[in-house]
Formats: sequence, structure tokens, C-alpha cells
Amino acid sequence: NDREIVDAKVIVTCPGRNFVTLKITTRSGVYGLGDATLNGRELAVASYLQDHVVPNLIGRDAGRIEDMWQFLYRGAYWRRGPVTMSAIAAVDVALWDILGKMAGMPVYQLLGGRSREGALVYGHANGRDIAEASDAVGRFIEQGFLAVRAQCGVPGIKKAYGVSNAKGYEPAESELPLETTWNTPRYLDVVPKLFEQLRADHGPDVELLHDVHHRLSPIEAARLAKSLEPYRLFWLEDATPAENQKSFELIRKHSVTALAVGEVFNSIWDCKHLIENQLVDYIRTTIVHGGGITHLRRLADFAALHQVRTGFHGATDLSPVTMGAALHFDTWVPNFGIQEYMFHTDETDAVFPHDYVLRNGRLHVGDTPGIGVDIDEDLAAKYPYSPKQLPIARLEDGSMWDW
Ligand code: GCO
Ligand code: MG
Repeated sequence: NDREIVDAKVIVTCPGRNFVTLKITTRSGVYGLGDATLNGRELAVASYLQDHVVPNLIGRDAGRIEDMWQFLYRGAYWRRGPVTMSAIAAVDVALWDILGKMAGMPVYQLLGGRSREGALVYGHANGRDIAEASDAVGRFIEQGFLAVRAQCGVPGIKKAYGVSNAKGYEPAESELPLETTWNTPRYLDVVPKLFEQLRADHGPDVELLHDVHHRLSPIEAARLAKSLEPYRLFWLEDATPAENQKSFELIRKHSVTALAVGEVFNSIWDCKHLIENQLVDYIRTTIVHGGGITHLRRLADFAALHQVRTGFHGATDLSPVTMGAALHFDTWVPNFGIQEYMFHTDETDAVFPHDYVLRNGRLHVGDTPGIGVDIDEDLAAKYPYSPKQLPIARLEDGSMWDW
């Protein structure tokens, strides 16, 4: 059988930041790639794959994508969790990539074909204060972006989430977590002022987004969502932690600001209540952390029943392999909303050559068979793994907080 898996290897590389990639090769020589990067915990997924998954792949039929998903999910007995689901995603995407290459078709075609020409994306504008953030938004608009996420510094807080440093936005900066401080009242005061200024400077048309990064309690989130209503956000993201999905009922009760959630989810079960009760408008769980195309397709169909649209996570800690797979999904999925897009470094782009391009505020996938992303293994080997962790946040009295 041409599709028999004869090799699977885990490639860890750090062209500016760490990425874990799975490469599965079939007897015919056709190979597929899957991203398995879990920011700050990369080697846990690399080991899960290398030690526990790879031995199961050899000899199996790469064409049995659904069965492989069920085998890895049900067969392991232990279910869900970001490490497991990222590993399953890597296998799943690699198999879709192989199927596309064998069929001579891009993955969006295998999924059911094009629903749109390009995927609307949003970029990240950050500033130390409101004026700097507004200038940054202006630069995205000049580049043709139709949607921009805006974050600004909080007065009195030295290092707030999403605020520029010399290198631009990079949360996993140090080997041990950077300690940041948090002050909710000052944050709640500055954010409406930021969006008032952005509407004054850039007018009503540009889509504006904001990420709270789980830092508010439900009632504080409700207050913020209500105070932002005049500025018509495309969405307010991760307004409160979502382990308790019912928390979002409180926000909904008080506000009509659109809500997005789910970049830290890894399964349909993390958002079942949120979706079936229409407590959010956009679901952010993406291919790499949510079990791959096979599981995300199920999640998106379920979301469609409740008029919830997709808004996939796309920060730079998700590799171009995920971006490629996500864009095929975005090109097909009927209930598409938006795709997050941050620019990877030139080093990363060189390690992962890809065929997607940005045009007039939308990302367009090419017609390369499969997901349209490759890996230059010789180049990847020149960038060894470099341990980095995400920061933590504490209140001014030292209490640990969400970030
Ligand atoms: C976003 C996210 C990211 C995460 C990062 C963690 O909305 O883009 O919040 O920036 O913080 O992906 O690894
Ligand atoms: Mg986020």
C-alpha cells in the first residue's frame, strides 16, 4: 500500500521562537507536516509524540484519517488536555496534507471547496500609551488591514500584556517566567479611552478588536463590555477565564459587545455550554491546540447551528504549518468570522516556506496540493531548541493572577 506510514519524525527548531513539527512519510515517498507547538511547554508534546505516538504510526494507512483520530483520542484512554490534543492535531494535519498531495488537491478542496476568496485577518497594534497604540493602528490600516486588534499600556503598570518592547510582541521572552503586575481598576479606566480615541482617529469602518487575556472577573468583564458598546468592537476576547462556561451569562446579561473565547480550549467539550447557549459570537480554538482539522470541523459545524463563527488563534507561537492548515479551513468553513495573523520572522518563514499571501487585508491560500507549507530541515537544524516560558501576573500585593 502506497499510503503505508514508513517514517514519522519530530523536528524541534527555534528560528526566533520554538516550534515542534511532525513529519510523516509514506511508502510512496509522499510526506505530510503537522504543527505540535505548545508555547512554553514544547518538549512535553515532542515527547508525547516521540515516545508514545510515533511507535503507533508505523505500518498504518495514512488515508484512514478519521480512524487515526479516534485511535489516538479514544485509544489512549486519557482524554483531552493541551498536550494530548496538540499531538493528535499534528498527526491529523500531517495526514490531511498527505491526502491532499496524493489527490493533487489543496486541503480546502478536500473539505468541500471554496466558500470565499480570502480569509479576513486582523493584525496586532500595540502601544505603551493611547497615542502610540493609535499610531500603530494607523500603520496597519495603511498596509491594507481591514481589522486591527489594539492593546495599550496601563498607567502605573510597567509591563502589561501586549505592549511593545524593542522586539515587538513576544510573550515567551525568558527562560524562567517574567513576573508582571496587574491592576484592574486602572485597566478598566484606560481601555474605553483607548477605543474612543481609535474611533476618533480612524473612523467607523475599520474593525477593532481587543484581548482582555482572562484578567477580569465576570462582573468586571460585563462592565468593560458595556463601556465599550459605543465603539462597536468586532469582538472582546477572553474577557474572563472560561473554565466555568456559565460565567459568560453574566457578561451577556449586561452587554451587546460581541465576544470571542477559546484559544486555550482544546476540545468541543470546553465550549459546549458557551456555544449551545449562544454566550459567545466567535470561537478561537484552532487546529494545533484543538485536535486538528478532524476535530475542528466537528466543532465548527456545532457552532454553526448556534450562529457562532470561527476566529482562529494565530499568534506567532503557532507555526506557519498551523497557519497554512487554518487558512484552508477558513477558505472552506461556511461560518467563518476572522483569522488572527501576526507576521512570523524572516527566519521562521525561511524554515517553513509556504504559499499563502496577504492581499488587501485578507490571506489567500495557494493551490499547492496539501496544506501548502513545507519545512527546510537543514535550515531547521541550525536553530536548536531554546527554553522559554510565558510570563505570569501578580496583583500588587503579590497574589497570583490570570494573564
Ligand atoms: C492572542 C493570544 C496570544 C497568546 C499566546 C500564548 O490572542 O494572540 O492571546 O498572544 O498570549 O499565543 O502563547
Ligand atoms: Mg488572546
